[in-house]
Amino acid sequence: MNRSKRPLLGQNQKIRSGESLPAHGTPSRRRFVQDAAALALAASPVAALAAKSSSEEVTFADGPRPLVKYPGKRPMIRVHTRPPHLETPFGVFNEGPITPNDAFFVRYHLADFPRAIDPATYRLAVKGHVKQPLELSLAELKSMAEPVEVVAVNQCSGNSRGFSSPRVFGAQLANGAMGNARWVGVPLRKVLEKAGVSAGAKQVTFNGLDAPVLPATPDFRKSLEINHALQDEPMLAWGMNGQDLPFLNGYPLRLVVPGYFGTYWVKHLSEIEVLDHAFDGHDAFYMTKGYRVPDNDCQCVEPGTAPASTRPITTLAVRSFITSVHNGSVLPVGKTVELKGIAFDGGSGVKQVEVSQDGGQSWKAATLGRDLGRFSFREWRAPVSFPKKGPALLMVRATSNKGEVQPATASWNPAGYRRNVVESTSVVVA
Ligand SMILES: Nc1nc2c(c(=O)[nH]1)N[C@H]1C(S)=C(S)[C@@H](COP(=O)(O)O)O[C@H]1N2
Ligand SMILES: [Mo]
Repeated sequence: MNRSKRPLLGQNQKIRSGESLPAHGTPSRRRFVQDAAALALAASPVAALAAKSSSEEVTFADGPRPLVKYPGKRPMIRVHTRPPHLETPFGVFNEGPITPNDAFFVRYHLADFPRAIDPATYRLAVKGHVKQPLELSLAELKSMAEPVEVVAVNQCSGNSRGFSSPRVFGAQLANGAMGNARWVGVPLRKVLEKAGVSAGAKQVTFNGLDAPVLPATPDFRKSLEINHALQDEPMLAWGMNGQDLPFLNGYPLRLVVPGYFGTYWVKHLSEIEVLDHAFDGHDAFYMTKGYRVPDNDCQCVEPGTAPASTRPITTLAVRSFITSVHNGSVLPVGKTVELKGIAFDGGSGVKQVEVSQDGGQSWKAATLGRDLGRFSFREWRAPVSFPKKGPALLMVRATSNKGEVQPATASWNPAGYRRNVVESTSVVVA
C-alpha cells in the first residue's frame, strides 16, 4: 500500500473524535500543519520505508516514536507524555497470550491524573438512583463477594488509527494500544445490588480520580446501560495478572468491561452513579461527543465523509496479527517456518484463523492455541515454507464464533476507530 499518496482529511471536515481535544496537548491545528509538512516530505522514496507496520519501527507523518521509561513499565513507545499515553512495543505480543503488566499500554485523557493513591484511605462512592448510597474501602470491596476472574482484551478504540487512509485526527497509533490480562475483582452487579438499584434506573456512570485542569475541559466519565451493568461480565478489578493493578493502569480499582473497548474501562475508579435518565451534560462528553461510531451496520462511512448520525462505540471487532515475523523479516527458502500470532473478538471467541503466504490468493487454517476464555487473545500457529526466493506477502484472517470475518479492505470512519482489516506482513525469502 502506498501511504505517500494518502489524501489528508479536509481541514474543515467535521470530526467526531474524543481524542482531538486541546486537553491532550496536541491542538489539532498544530497537528494539521505538521501533517501537511510531513506529507510533502512523504512524496520522497523514503516514504516507502516509513510505512512499515511493525510497531517499534513505525514512523507516522509526525515523526518517529521514541521509547520512554515510566515507573513500573519497561521502555514503551511514547505517544504523548502529558498525560502519559504509551504503546506496547509490538514484539511483546509474541511472548505469549498474556500481556505482562510492565508492558501493558497506557492511555489517559486529562492532564490532572493521580500521582499517588493511599489504599488505606481510598473510597469508592456508589450513589444516585439507589436505595443505600455507599462509601466502600478496598477491604470492603475485596470481601463483598467471592472474587471473580476473567482473561480479557483491553483495546483502545483508536488502536491502529495511524494506518487510516485517508488519515484522521487523533493520536497516530500503531497496533500497540491493546493488551490481554487476567483481571480479578468483584462483579459490578454485586456492588449495585448492595446499594440497591431503584426502579426506573437507566444508566450507570463511572468516574475516576483524574480530573481536567481547566473547567472548560470535560471530565472523563463513561456510562453503561443499566441492563449491561447488571450482567455478569462488567467487573471492578483490583488484580491484574496476579498482582495489584499497575499504577498507570488504574490502581487501586478499575472498571473492566469484557468485550467492550478500553474507553469504558475507567481507571482509578472513585465514583459510580446510577441515573434514572440518559447520561448528558458537560461531563458526558466522552459518551455524547467522543468515542462514537457511525450509526449503521458497518460503523463506517465513505472515506472522507461525515456520518449522518453516530452512536457510542461498544464491542471489539474480530482481529488477528502475525507476531513472529514483521515487515522486512528474512525467511529461509525451502525450509518450514512456524508462523505465530494472536486473534481475538468482542466476546464470542475465535472460531478460526487462516493464513495466506501469497498475498491473499490462497488460505490455510492455522492451529489454535490454548483457550483462555472467549474475551482473551487466542494464540495460533501455522507452518509455512517458500519454494522460491523473493518477496512474499503474508496475511492472517480471523473468524469469530458469531461468524464475523475480518474484511479484506479497511472500512473508514472519521475517528479511525475499530480498525480490523486483514493485516499484511511483507517478508523476504532468501
Ligand atoms: N480514569 C480514566 N480512565 C480511563 C481513561 C482515562 O483517561 N481516565 N482512558 C480510557 C481509555 S480511552 C482507554 S483505551 C483505557 C486504557 O487503559 P490502560 O491505560 O490501562 O491501558 O483506559 C480508559 N480508562
Ligand atoms: Mo482509548
